[in-house]
Amino acid sequence: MDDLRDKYIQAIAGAEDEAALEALRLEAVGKKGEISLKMRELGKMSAEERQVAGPKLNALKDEINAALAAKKAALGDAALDARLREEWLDVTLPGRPMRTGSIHPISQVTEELTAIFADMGFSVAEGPQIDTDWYNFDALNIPGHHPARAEMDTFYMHRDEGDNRPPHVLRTHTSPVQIRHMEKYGAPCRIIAPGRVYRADYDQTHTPMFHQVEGLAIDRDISMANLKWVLEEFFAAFFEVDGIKTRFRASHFPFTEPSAEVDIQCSWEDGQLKIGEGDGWLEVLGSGMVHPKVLQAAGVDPSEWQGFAFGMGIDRIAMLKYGIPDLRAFFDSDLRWLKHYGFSSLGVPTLHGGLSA
Ligand code: 2NM
Repeated sequence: MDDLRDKYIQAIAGAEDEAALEALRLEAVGKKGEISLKMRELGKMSAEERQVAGPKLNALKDEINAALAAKKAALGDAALDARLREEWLDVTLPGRPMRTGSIHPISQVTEELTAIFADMGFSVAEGPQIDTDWYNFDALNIPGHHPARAEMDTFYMHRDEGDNRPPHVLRTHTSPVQIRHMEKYGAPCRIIAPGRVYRADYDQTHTPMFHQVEGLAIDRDISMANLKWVLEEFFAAFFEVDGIKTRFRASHFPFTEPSAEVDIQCSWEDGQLKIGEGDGWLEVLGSGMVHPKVLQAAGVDPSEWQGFAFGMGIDRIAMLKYGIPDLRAFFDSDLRWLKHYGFSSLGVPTLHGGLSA
């Protein structure tokens, strides 16, 4: 029995894993194990012999079971230790940098100017980028033979032979949005129409798609004085300079009478352009009093209503405000450019929160 004891205690101590330990358990104390066989032999013994061998065998069985349990726990601990070593994780490591997108300067500036005009009671109107030549030209007092129609370098949509729908164009300005708005809602109105416009022109300072914002205010007694105040208020807020001066120069547009081109005050020193100071001038928009024929075309009675309208390039004022030198880079989708000139998506422009937070 001592041999049996030594054999199993040693084997249990040397077991390498739980499977080997289980094999030993079956071999020793399993139903057909060596100890169990020995216990069955007790029946063949005399009472005296049994009195001695019985308790010894029971004690041996208990000792082996205890050794098995202890070894099983030790193997479990060792396995857990190994796993903890293997799966160790340094929670103090810095996180992997996440690529974040940015807001395009045109989107940013559109949000900014929308906030400024909203503060003056203007709402945003939108319309189709493909429209009929009536909305884009005729309603705006630009008839078929008018040079402005050719000058605009219009993109005409392809038409199959026999297609008798009216000609459609990529809008050359957002004025058709304003015509549609007046047609639908009538007067009075106070809206801006920002958006994409298209002209077949491509060089240093022109791209075939660009962005424009037009404004329109119609009421019974709107005048050029209201136009001047609204524009000066806008430029002061947008360029963040109080008391910015504007200069109105007589001009001509088919859709306004009288018409004026508007310059803002600037200085140009040591190759540095500054808006809102000095005695230089920078042309930034066209404007005027909406032509009676345009009101009429939009279903607004010109004997009752009048108002001003203006149009300016969003891309241009974005370049001026944020010192962006090259217009064409706006539309190159160059990720380095977007990272450099883009804005945080968390800094939504509001008048109270700061326009370019
Ligand atoms: C400009 C210049 C002057 C203009 C006119 C209208 C409309 F639809 F109300 F007649 N919208 N915008 C306008 C007037 C646009 O852009 C240089």
